[in-house]
Amino acid sequence: MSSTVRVAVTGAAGQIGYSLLFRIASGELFGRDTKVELNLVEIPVALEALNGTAMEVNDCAFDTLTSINCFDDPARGFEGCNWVLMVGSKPRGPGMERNDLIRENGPIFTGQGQALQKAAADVRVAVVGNPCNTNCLIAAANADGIPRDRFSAMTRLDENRARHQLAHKAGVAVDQVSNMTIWGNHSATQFPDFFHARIAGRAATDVISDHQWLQGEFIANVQKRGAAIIKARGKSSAASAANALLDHVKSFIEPTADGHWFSAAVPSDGSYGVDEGLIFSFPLRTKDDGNYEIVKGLAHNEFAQEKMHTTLTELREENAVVKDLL
Ligand code: NAX
Repeated sequence: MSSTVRVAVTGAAGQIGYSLLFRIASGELFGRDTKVELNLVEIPVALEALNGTAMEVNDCAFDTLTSINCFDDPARGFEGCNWVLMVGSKPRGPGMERNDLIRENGPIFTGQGQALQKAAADVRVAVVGNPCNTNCLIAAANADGIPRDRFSAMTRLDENRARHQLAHKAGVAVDQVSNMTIWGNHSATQFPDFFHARIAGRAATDVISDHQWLQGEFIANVQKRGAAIIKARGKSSAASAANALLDHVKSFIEPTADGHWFSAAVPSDGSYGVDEGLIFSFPLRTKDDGNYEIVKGLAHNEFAQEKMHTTLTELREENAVVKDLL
């Protein structure tokens, strides 16, 4: 028997939306037996472009897609949704500081958090729009009655980037790289943790003998990959971000294989010294009952502790900038 999942995507007329919508509608995300209803949410000036994208999705004649509707009101767009993918946000303008961006985008996420009132009882929210950790914190704080653990922010693109870097360096296929944790903020302070990563079942630090590369170039490559792509392509990552979002959602739906984990930013339960409630990227496992847990007990040496402290400090500072919105 087929079931139906209703998915809202904000910022759906943007770059990531254009790579994302077709893959959700095709059944790739929720499976061939699940019908998909797509609710696309944009700001009024982008509605015409959004309609164009919706026309193209319809023209694919996906047999898993039962409806596609466009909205400029998130409260209507989120009604009855099982998944809300918050991709839309304002880009950083010339000369804008990170804190200005945080303040600019904050109100979008207070409104969208409140707009979740009429979502499905089992709604889950994934935030991509930057600064995604703090935007996620704001949305969750404004969504009365929705459990905090239904909210996550995406660091999966960073995890995938890191896995590729390690595979390339070790000369193995990327599927041999696992347990790659991104700790902290989706920003240049994130800590891609090669200490606990595994390559073909062995510690990455045993397989890659060049520890100087791991501690320096590897971390910098992952942290600055977004900027490198903008420099090369003239536009920010879009298809890889959409792909990572599919991976992110799938990881929350499907039980995690034994011994493995994935990275996403979720409300801290106080683990690893991270303030409770802060949206921090951790290693996670999805259990058979569909709930996730933070992987506990990973040891951090002095190098890792310093990295953890840097990203935690940045998130605390971001939190302070939006205190009035929480
Ligand atoms: P685009 O500028 O192409 O599209 C953003 C869309 O959001 C636009 O169509 C705009 O009209 C819409 N929008 C703005 N305010 C909105 C609102 N209040 N409600 C609904 N829609 C609204 O950006 P794109 O390349 O698609 O990137 C989207 C977001 O993802 C950006 O914030 C970007 O920084 C962020 N990213 C996050 C990543 C992550 O790993 N977490 C990686 C990729 C990406 O950089």
